[in-house]
Amino acid sequence: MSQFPAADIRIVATGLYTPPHAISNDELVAAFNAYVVKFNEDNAAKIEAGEIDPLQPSSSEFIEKASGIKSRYVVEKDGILDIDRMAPRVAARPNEELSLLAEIAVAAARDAMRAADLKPVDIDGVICAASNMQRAYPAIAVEIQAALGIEGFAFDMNVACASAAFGIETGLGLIRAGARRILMVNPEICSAHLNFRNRDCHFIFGDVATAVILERADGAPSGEAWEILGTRLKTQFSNNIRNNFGFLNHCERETGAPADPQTDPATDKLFMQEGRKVFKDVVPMVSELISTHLGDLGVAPETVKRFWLHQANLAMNEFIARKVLGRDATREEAPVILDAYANTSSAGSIIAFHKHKADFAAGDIGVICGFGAGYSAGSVIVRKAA
Ligand code: CO8
Repeated sequence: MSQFPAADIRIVATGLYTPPHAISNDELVAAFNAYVVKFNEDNAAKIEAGEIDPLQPSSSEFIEKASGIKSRYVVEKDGILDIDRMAPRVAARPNEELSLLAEIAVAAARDAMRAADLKPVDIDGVICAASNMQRAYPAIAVEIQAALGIEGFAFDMNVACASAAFGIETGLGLIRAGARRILMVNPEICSAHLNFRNRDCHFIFGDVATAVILERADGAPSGEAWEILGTRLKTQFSNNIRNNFGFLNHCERETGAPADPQTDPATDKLFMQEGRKVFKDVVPMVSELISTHLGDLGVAPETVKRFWLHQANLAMNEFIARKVLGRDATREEAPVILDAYANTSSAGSIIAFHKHKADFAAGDIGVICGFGAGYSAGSVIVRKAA
């Protein structure tokens, strides 16, 4: 007999789209260090005069030791490694063409729909939950909905790296309000909002898209069935992870021509963070969220088979798992995908879930947990159904 009340909603499928290009730490560091040499040569007089500090080289050893990242997938590689550009080359598309963010989300969505053998007509709503939307409107989710031929409704939402957990919670609410199934997608083109000239963070992110299909749990499941035993969300304001890109940017200059937000060199329009402070603040916040959530559901941490955690930093995940379990977690208990994918923001915990769930038996319990800028964190506790 189950100790939990019957879950009313379940996850029936996940999907993944991995971009075709990978950049290893060595490739990234070689490009960064070539940029550093050129910058220091070009600015030799200013450096000599003490007006600016010379740039310092990056290293693969540091990156792997500090973060656990070995490689990352990106939507475009050559532009990132071109030291005169250091940003992916993404051509503007006409309005009539599918946007890139929608395109990768559609690929992940199709993967999930295939897994559960679901047709567009089976889905009532689409949520696009991600850190960076390609534009303000029309919503990327509505474009995805149209590309897939889904009727009903769609909308975008952004809670940074916790977007997927918040998206699942939102999907539950919509199903409880009457929808049969919700498709929740997390397309993340993090490489476009990353400053590849900043040694402190040039290695952190990668691109990917994930999808989750949620379904009312009152009939035979469409695909595999993961009952949702509980969800919990938490936010707490912090400037330690921030990106000031926005529609007011071009109005902000007091004199001179308005800045073009796409080409303005101001780096606060890209991702920036105080990595150490984030680490220190977020570890206790997330471990407490998971521990109290499990406690309130009556689930002993040692009975949890797996923690599919947000993938930002290996040491961070080890700390969180240790705090929750009271001992070190094994790689089976807290799987790592950031070695190959880097930080993919909202998609990270869903990639871990997608790739590391095949060995679950009926009754096994796991925790999906996303966390990041805001700060924001969300946990979703699931149990494999028969
Ligand atoms: N190569 C060599 N040395 C380096 C490098 C480098 N690339 N970078 C820094 N160093 C040096 C520093 O200069 C420093 O030297 P010194 O000791 O002489 O001052 C030394 O290495 C140590 O530097 P740090 O203290 O910065 O290094 P840490 O050990 O703290 O590691 C990390 C840095 C990896 C950033 C780590 O702090 C971390 O991962 N923190 C957690 C961050 C985190 O979880 N952030 C979440 C952000 S994601 C999110 O919320 C989503 C946002 C939306 C996504 C947008 C897409 C772009």
